[in-house]
Amino acid sequence: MRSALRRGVAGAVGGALWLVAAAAVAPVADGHPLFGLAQLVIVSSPGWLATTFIDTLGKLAQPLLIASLAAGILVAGAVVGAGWDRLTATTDAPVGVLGGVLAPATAVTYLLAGTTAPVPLALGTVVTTAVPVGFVALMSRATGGGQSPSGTRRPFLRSVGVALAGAVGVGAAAQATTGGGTEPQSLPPQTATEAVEGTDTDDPVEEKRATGTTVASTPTPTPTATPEVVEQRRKEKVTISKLVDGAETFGFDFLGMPDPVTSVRNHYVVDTAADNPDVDPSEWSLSVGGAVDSAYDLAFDDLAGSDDAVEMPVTMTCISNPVGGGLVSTGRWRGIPLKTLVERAGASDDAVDVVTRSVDGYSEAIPWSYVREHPEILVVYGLNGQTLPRKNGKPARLLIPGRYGMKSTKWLDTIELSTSDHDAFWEKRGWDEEAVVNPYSYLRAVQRRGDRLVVGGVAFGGLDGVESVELSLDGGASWTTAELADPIGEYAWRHWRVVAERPPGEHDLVTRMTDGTGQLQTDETSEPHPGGSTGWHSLTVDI
Ligand SMILES: Nc1nc2c(c(=O)[nH]1)N[C@H]1C(S)=C(S)[C@@H](COP(=O)(O)O)O[C@H]1N2
Ligand SMILES: [Mo]
Repeated sequence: MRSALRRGVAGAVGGALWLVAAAAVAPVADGHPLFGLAQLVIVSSPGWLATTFIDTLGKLAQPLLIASLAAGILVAGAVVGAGWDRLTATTDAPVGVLGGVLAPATAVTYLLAGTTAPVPLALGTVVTTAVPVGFVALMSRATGGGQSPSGTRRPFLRSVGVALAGAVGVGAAAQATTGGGTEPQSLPPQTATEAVEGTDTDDPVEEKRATGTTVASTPTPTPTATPEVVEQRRKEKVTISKLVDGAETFGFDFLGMPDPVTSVRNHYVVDTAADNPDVDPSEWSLSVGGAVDSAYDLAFDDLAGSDDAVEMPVTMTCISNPVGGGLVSTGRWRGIPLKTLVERAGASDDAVDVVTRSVDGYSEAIPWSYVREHPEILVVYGLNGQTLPRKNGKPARLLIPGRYGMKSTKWLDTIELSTSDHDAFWEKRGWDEEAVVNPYSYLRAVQRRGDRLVVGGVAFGGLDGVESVELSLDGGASWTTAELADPIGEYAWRHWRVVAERPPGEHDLVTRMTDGTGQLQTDETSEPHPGGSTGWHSLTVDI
């Protein structure tokens, strides 16, 4: 019994060595098999489960999934360890059997993680299998098949040490032979369209290695808490602050208001890719085909070097964003109209949908009749003056202004005209097919200066734009029309603010907007699934 326990522990250590070996060899194997397992879980889970997980856990969703899978590996190792006696009773070569089972299983997890090239696949599989199997071999030799449990401590430690040294050695060699990931490069300024002030083209982009499913962006509070800020806190996504009285006039950029153009670092991220594809632009090409007269492939340099490029600020919102949520950002995107790329191939008369596919298997579709009328739909390769960062779809992605983000396929490699309606990834999981953004106004910041309160936020009306925004400070009993900041682009949000005299205390804030067609935003509340959240954003603040 005790020896079964010991063996269980040793088995769990073997499982841990599998994880460590895989991590050590990750640079050459081009991925970690845990991400392959995570990918399998994400894609095979029903849509409601995946999105509920994302909605409730946000940033934590993916680390939690990875951690549970890692724990599962340790448990699997423990089970094998505990049953080792039985295995040795049935075969003369238990270590060989273990290796024979573990190697193909490991190879499958690498394949799921997207490691398909023969050399990385072979290296990853061999190292990740050899380290735990080697450990087991050393252990069983040292303990003579398990006869003397009392004398196992030293051989145990020695075995772990040898196995770890192997893993670390391979890892160091791997690190030495592979450089870091490619950094985004800055793009030459666009002269055709006006540049937007106040963006951060030099913002370092953090390549995401072990993060994933959802990273909700936290709007960065406007820089520096100057000495005159006497109080500052957050409630949900709203920054509440207090300044000494007498300070000058309020802008649209007071503490807590989001930047007009979101920094690359803060742009929200939502995808199903457990480990984001890392596509080398020089090895990538965009295939345009299907129901067209002449299909063609476009190299990255031809896409990025095209004279048809346009650049504009566009606000993107995730369909799973709750009212007032953080899954909304505005980027200064650069790309070529999708319509132009399709027309170069010549769409057949019977073309129905423009299907866009990602290197990771994700797909979306939009009717060709719509694309033809909407030159603002872009295949983008630039964000805020840089080439696209990996997390947002490097080297190219789709961007459909006025539709929820799910329509905008990242890591795009195929544009295909289909002659029938295409079932897209999220559509198959019950989300709305058209995914037109529901107009919204969100509270983002409240500030007190003496008797005065300023309340500000962002409003977005999709292709219809924003006509006006209203704020109530008394739970909807009375309304004040907000001042709107100058528009930064036809397809971008508007910043707004209201300055009012109010005594300190509780204020029931509510905001609502009217879009460019004169339609007041609905006050009916609905959940994100299936067509995006609706309802007026409200929050009670004590200031
Ligand atoms: N290939 C691929 N593209 C994708 C997704 C994905 O999971 N895979 N997620 C979509 C969703 S739901 C959203 S909201 C946007 C988010 O884009 P961002 O991460 O650049 O903000 O990408 C869309 N494009
Ligand atoms: Mo989304």
